[in-house]
Amino acid sequence: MSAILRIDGEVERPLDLTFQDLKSIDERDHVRDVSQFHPKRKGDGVTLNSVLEQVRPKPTATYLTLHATADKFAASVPLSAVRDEGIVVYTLDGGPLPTSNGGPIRFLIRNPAACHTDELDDCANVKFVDRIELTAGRGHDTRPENEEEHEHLHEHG
Ligand SMILES: Nc1nc2c(c(=O)[nH]1)N[C@H]1C(S)=C(S)[C@@H](COP(=O)(O)O)O[C@H]1N2
Ligand SMILES: [Mo]
Repeated sequence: MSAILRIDGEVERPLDLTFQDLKSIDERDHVRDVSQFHPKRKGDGVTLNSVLEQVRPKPTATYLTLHATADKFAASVPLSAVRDEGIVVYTLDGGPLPTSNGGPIRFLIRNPAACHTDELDDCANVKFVDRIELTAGRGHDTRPENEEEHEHLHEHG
């Protein structure tokens, strides 16, 4: 089975995870039915912490950067703030998460701020994530910085 998520950068043990690897993560680390956080979002995930435990971020890692190669979108958020808030959504009804739901991986912050009002905002809920990079300082970030850019992204995205 091919990997759907790479986790690398400032970590002791870079990893390539398959759907099966994510599925094998302990049930205690699963978050079922993410529509509880946002009515329009679907699927189940695992806590960000449960995957970070496997890669072991180095002390130099201060930001977590979410990359979506599919549409070249990226968001970089402070690691300490996102650690306990992040959910890696990867499955719907027992199968892979469809693209229409942001799959194969959709990142979710449990309680995001409104778009571009904070570092942990709704815009950082990156869809089509294929790489999580731990960085020393802020990494790549293509999030809109104002309302005009934001509207443009939503119209053309
Ligand atoms: N890959 C990718 N992820 C993305 C975006 C995008 O354009 N590409 N837009 C972001 C923005 S600005 C917002 S507000 C939310 C919208 O999520 P929704 O489509 O579930 O409402 O997704 C975020 N994740
Ligand atoms: Mo947004």
